Amino acid sequence: RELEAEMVRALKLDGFSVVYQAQVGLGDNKLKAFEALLRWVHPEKGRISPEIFIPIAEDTGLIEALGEYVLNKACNDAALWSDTSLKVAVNFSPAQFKTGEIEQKISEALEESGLAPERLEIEITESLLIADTTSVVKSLKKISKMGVSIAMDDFGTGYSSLSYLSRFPFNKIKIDRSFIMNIGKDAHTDAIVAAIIGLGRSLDVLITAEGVEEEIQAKILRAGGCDIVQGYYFGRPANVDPANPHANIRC
Ligand code: G
Ligand code: G
Ligand code: MN
Ligand code: NA
Repeated sequence: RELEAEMVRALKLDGFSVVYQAQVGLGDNKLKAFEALLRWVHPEKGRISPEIFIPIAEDTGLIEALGEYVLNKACNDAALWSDTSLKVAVNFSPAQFKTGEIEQKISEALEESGLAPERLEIEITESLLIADTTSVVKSLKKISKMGVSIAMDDFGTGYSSLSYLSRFPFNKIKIDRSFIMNIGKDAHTDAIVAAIIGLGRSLDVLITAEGVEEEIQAKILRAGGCDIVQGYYFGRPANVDPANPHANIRC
């Protein structure tokens, strides 16, 4: 693919960047973390969504280099934030677990940046778990032992999520945006979200709601006992001022 060659170029020439979206605690209304999100501005085509280029990177093997770029960038950036209580969450593709060097890449990123492992969280999707369970369990356990936390992203959109929850060392579940969109509007969705929050309580796993765009959604989620919220209402993915990471966040 033509985009593939362009991505190789962009990786060399600083064409990719990383923006950060706030994650806010509902209990104390405080900024807790930022999720790192990749951005690419193509020289002619302009902005290209990660939903386009991540799958290409996965198919071509470029995801390894790209994943390493995001991980290192996020750790280096977070290490400079003046508020050292803030965590940084980094998305990982299932393909990044194939090489078996993932734990090493993470410990190197932490060491080189000086970021405390407790400040790093990795986000993975259920599709990872469908792939190859034993080696993935091993990797996740090692990563967890380092002190890095693990979040299940896009929860509710995949298959057999519940059985995975018992076998993997998750610290957090992120309820997919497709559910949050309809809370307060659809009784079935409300029931599902309440059930996921209840599941989090009983498993001692934190619950994050993604895609919160309106205050009313945050109110419903707070009343329901959700722990953390993320979405345009609180802040769009953007650059973070290391001297004042709290700037422009609604909380
Ligand atoms: O902002 P948004 O358009 O950034 O992201 C679209 C999709 O791309 C989301 O599913 C998000 O998880 C994914 N994504 C964004 N950044 C990264 C990244 O660094 N690595 C991986 N694997 N996925 C990412
Ligand atoms: O799959 P993942 O959760 O990593 O994807 C994050 C994606 O969701 C990014 O594309 C990000 O830009 C997008 N996003 C974040 N908050 C909102 C929101 O409030 N509304 C919508 N529509 N998208 C959001
Ligand atoms: Mn994510
Ligand atoms: Na998600």
